[in-house]
Amino acid sequence: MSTRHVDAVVVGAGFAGLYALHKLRQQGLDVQVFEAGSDVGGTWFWNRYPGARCDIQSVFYNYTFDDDLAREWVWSEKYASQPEILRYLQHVADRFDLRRDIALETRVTELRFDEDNSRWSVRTDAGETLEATYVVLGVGLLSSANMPDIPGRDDFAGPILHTGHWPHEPVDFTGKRVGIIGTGSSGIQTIPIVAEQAEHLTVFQRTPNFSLPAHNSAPDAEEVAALRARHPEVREQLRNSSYGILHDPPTQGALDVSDEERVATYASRWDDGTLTGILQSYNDLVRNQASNDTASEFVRSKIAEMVDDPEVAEDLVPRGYAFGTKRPCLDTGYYATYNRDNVELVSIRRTPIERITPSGVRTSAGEHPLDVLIFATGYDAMTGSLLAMEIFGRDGLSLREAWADGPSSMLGIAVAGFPNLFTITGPGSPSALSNAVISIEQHVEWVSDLLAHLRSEGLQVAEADEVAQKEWTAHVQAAGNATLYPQTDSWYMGANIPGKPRVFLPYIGGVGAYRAHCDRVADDGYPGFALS
Ligand code: NA7
Repeated sequence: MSTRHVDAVVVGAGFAGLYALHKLRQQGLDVQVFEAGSDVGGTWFWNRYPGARCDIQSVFYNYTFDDDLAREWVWSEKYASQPEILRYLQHVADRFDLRRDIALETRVTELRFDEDNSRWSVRTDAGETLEATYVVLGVGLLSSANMPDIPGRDDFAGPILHTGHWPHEPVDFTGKRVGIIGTGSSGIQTIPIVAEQAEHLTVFQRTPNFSLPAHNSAPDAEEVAALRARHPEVREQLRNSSYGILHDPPTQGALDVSDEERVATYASRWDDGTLTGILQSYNDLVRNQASNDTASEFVRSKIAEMVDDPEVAEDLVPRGYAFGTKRPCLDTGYYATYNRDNVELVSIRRTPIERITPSGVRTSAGEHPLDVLIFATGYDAMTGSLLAMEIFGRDGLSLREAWADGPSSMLGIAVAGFPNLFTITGPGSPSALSNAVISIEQHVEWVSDLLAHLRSEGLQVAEADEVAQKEWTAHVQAAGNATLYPQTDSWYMGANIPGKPRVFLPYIGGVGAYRAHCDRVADDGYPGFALS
């Protein structure tokens, strides 16, 4: 039987994969998308835990490429919940007739570059092998679940749930003793809701997080209407902003203003309820420790105010790392949850988990009996889902080997030795430090333009150049090293996964500046890429 050939294989049908399909199809390319889930949605298909919602204001957390789509879709909340975001992505799939080229419940297991015909051989777990000229990987930044290997994990008698692989049916915690490990965004969103249902909730916290109130509500209809009315202009502003959201860039350092003015600014940003509000109050908060201390201290004092028991409050207050260098969380009633009688906080720094037993979790201080255990332990971020596939480039080089000391890439899009393979919001691009949807659109459009350029020049292959890749990767690290981020153990640094190289994964140069750089590369005929 002859092998099916397509122009492009796209892996993943979340925000990235759906737009890649739409964009490449517009060029007349024959595209096949593979998606492991039983529907489109990607991250928003899998993350069904109670309370899951975006932490970027919904009004900016949507595609901007189509004026009608942008104007017509109305979010019901300032921060949309997972079911609503999933409905949006389903709507996009239907509206642009995308489903006919998406194979669901099909995982790509291997990608192998054939140097004889410059094509990728793509193998799936459905047993199919096909050939593609281009491969676009839209596998998500936070999609490879981290399931820590805690001794005794397989002995637990009750259900173990991971927030990133939540069951499709609602889980009823009524009358149950529930344990949750992890207090990142997922834990912090789900804890208040589980606490309301469960008979007892035990939270196992390793590192306290800085969490800010979301002040979630119905969006201000007039404000949304005004933004939508000038959509093309808003789109340009988003695309040229620092983070892919609208805000006034700070012009002063935190220590350039009086203590009173600074605290008033932080307080008003706290009341606004956005992820970046406080961090964007001053221009040196992620660069200068003394400046950062002012913001960290403000948030610490707010946390302490919300928790009745001073000992619990002390355990919840983050110390020893700079505010913002671990991604802050946005919550609804998180800290007040610890004022409930049925909620217990266990600092596993003080009393480490020794093992999971059939009936609960045993720490150095004793046994916590549990019926259900939730892992809110995050992801092997940014590289995990790429390396979960076996990817072999030129000379049989595997991506795993190429990235053994940490990922290197050209612009976070392409990797030397892996021609015509493109990583949407890959490591080395703003991705995790931005509104991912805006960053996804930029990458997809840039890749699509590159393919159009190849075709118009009668060329077939684009490959990152080794030297240019080295320079870009060094630039990404230098930009990170100019900030406080590398000093903190976070998923941005790969520090949450044992054995993962400690490298600053995203690019912190800003969405707008990065876009301008990518545009210059395209305008100059793609220096840093070998086109053949
Ligand atoms: P995160 O932010 O990586 O949080 C994971 C949490 O799980 C965090 O509190 C971790 O503690 C904890 N964790 C991880 N491994 C362990 C082990 N082995 N033992 C105990 N505790 C552990 O993941 P989320 O899913 O909450 O959020 C990911 C992103 O999604 C988020 O930043 C938003 O961008 C959306 P640690 O801090 O590592 O000490």
